Amino acid sequence: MKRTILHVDLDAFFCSVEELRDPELIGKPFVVGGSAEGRGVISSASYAARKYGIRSAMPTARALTLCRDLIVLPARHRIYGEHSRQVMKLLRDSAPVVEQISIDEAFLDVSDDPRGGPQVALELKNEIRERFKLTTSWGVASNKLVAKIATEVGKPDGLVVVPHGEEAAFLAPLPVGMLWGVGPKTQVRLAEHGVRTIGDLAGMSESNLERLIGEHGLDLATKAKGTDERPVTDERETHSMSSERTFELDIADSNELKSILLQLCGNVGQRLRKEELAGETVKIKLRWPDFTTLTRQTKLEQPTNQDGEIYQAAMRLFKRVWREGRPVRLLGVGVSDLGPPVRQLALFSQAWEQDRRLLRAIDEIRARYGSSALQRGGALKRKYKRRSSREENDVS
Ligand code: DCP
Ligand code: MG
Repeated sequence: MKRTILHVDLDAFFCSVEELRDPELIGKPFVVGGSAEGRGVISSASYAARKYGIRSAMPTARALTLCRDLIVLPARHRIYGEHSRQVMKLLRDSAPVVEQISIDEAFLDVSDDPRGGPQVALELKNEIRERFKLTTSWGVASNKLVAKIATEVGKPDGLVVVPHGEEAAFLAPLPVGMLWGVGPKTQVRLAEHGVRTIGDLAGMSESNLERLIGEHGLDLATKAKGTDERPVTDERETHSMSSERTFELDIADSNELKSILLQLCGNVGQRLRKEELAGETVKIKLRWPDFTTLTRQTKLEQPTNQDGEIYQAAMRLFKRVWREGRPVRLLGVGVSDLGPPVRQLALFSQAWEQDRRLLRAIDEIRARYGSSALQRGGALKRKYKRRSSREENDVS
């Protein structure tokens, strides 16, 4: 059955909320994030700041070297949460199935809506602007993967529609880094073999792909062709995934413990990737020979399912509690706060930024699939009402 999936993401979310509270900020280069002195990083950058190459997750100190007039505001999470809840409530009241995937992002399945995906997206986009004074970007496609990338291509204030059957053609000219599951290392590896666009990837033989990036390669090939069967699911699952090992003999050797930690992280990472999940919290568990057990956890900047990132976090925690030579009976690693891998897409990041050929391709896609005409009209005519029990379910 053909599906119609919408993806929505608020533009420069934390910054947009700050602009609502202080309109003087509009058009200025500013960020929400930690202070440079406190070695903070940027959470959200205004579009004026992005012109200087400033991005989320960049250290604030570095951003200040790129733009000396940059205004740095501390994050006010409670206020952003309130705005997010209002927008998400409107979405939940307007579509039968809504899956919130981060504070400012959601998927909507509107397959049964007689208005059609583009019209539903347009009406919601207008209503969010009118009621909450926030701009959003929308992707409309037959599946989640393509809808999310469509949103990214149209940002900011975009509405990009990929018609049924055009998924692979739409993705083809885009950089491989925009696909979920292609991290910077895989990108480099693929680039060494001349694979730079999603189309290049889709055109590779299965055997070549498997040789280049392992069994994960086949999964990537499916994505590169624009295929994604995952349903939009109402509730965000928040379980955790972990792996632990009890030793036959207590271990006190630091190299041995590190190597076991690495294996445990690899095990957790692999299972997360298989389930297409990523988590924001990394936890370790340690048991001493006298059976006392302790756990320590840390919150990451972004959700991850990468072995190396899980290991780095786990190792930091481990070093805080373990003293050289102390025997350990059990070691465990877990990742929680799970959701889909909603890492920043790499469209405008690093290497790609330099690549004019790709940027041109993206502009062409915008011209072809972006429905700017659609963005002008349209008052809300009709809304889906959800069952009242749902309306009480605020996602926080
Ligand atoms: N966020 C964060 N740290 C990051 C990335 C994001 O704290 N490394 C927060 C701040 C963002 C919000 O989450 O405002 C939403 O993330 P997005 O990736 O959607 O970024 P923006 O909404 O800021 O910008 P865009 O217009 O690209 O969506
Ligand atoms: Mg956003």
